[in-house]
Amino acid sequence: MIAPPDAASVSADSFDLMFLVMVVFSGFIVLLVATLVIVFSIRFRSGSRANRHEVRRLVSREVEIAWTAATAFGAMFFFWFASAHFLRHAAAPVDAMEVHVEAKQWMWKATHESGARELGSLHVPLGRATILYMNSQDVIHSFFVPAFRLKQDVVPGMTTTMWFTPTRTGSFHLFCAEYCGTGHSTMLGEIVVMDEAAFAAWLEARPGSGSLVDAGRVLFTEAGCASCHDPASAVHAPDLRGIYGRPVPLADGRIVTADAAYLQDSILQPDRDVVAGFDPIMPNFSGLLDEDEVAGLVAWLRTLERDDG
Ligand code: HEC
Ligand SMILES: [Cu+2]
Repeated sequence: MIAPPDAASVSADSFDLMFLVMVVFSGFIVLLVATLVIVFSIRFRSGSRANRHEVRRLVSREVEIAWTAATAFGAMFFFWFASAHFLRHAAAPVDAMEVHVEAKQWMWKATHESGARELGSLHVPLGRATILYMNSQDVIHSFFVPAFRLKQDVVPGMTTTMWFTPTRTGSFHLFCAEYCGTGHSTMLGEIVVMDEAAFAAWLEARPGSGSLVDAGRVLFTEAGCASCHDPASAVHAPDLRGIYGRPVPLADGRIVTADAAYLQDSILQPDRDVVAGFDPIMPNFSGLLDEDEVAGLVAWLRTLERDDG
C-alpha cells in the first residue's frame, strides 16, 4: 500500500480526518450492502424453501422511514462536515506572504514580492501563511502538493489562488496534476520550507531584479496607464488610489472586491469586468505585458493609498 506523505500544512490533518471518515463510512455501507446481497441471494435462491412473506413483514413502513431518514441524515452530516472544513480554510489570512506562480509547458515559475524569482522550486517560510496567485501561459495545469493535501487548477486567462501554512521544514514534491501535453510528467518541482530566519537569508541572497513594486511603479507610467488613470488626466478613468480591497460596482450590477486577481484581470481582460460609470475604453494588455510586468503592476497598485484629502 502506498502511504500518503506526512502531513505538512495546517489544513492537512483535518483533510486527512475527513478522508478517513468518508472511507470508513463508505466501506461500512459497501460491506453492509454486499453482505445483504449475498445472504439474500443464497437464502431466497430459486427453489429454496425460505418463507418469502417473512421478508415483507420484516420491512415494515417504519423500517423504510428509518433507513431513508438515516441516509438523508448521513448525507447532511457529510455536507456539514466537508463544508465546515472548506469554509475554515477558504480565506487566506490577510497578512499572508504573496507569491506569483506562472505555469507553462512544462515548468513552474515563481516570483516573490521582493522580485526574487525561481524556476521549478518554491521557497517558503515555516509557520507563516503563503498565498499563491497563479496563472497559466498556455493550457490548464494543476498545482498539486500532496504533503499539503492541496491541489488547484491553474487556468489560462484567469487568476486562481491557493494558500497554505507549512508546519514542517523540508522539501516537498510539487506535481502538475492536469495532463498538459507530452512533457506533463516532467512538470515537477519542489516546495522548500525553511524556518523564518533561513528563509529571510535565502531571500536576501537571491539576485532579485529589483522589487516588484518598483518595477510596477515605473511601468505604470511607461505602459501608458498613468495617461488615463492619473487623477489629473483628462480621460474619464477610475482613480486607482486605495483600489485594493475596495468594493467595486460593475456596469452589469455586480459588486466585486478589488483583490489581486481582480486587478490582474482588469489589466489582462478589461472588458470582462467593466466598472460602473465608465466606458470600456481601456486597452487589453494581454500579450503586451509579460507575467512579471503584470505582477509588478498589481503589486504596485496594491500599495496605493487612498486619498482622503
Ligand atoms: C485609454 C485609457 C486607459 C489606459 C491606457 C489604461 N486604463 Fe485602466 N481603465 C480605464 C477605464 C476607462 C477603466 C474603467 C472601465 C473598465 O473597467 O474597463 C479602467 C479600469 C481599470 C482598473 C479597474 C479599476 C476599478 O476601479 O475597479 C484597473 C485596475 C486598471 N484600469 C488598471 C490599469 C493599468 C495597470 C493600466 C496600464 C497597464 C491601465 N489601466 C491602462 C482606462 C484606461
Ligand atoms: Cu502541467
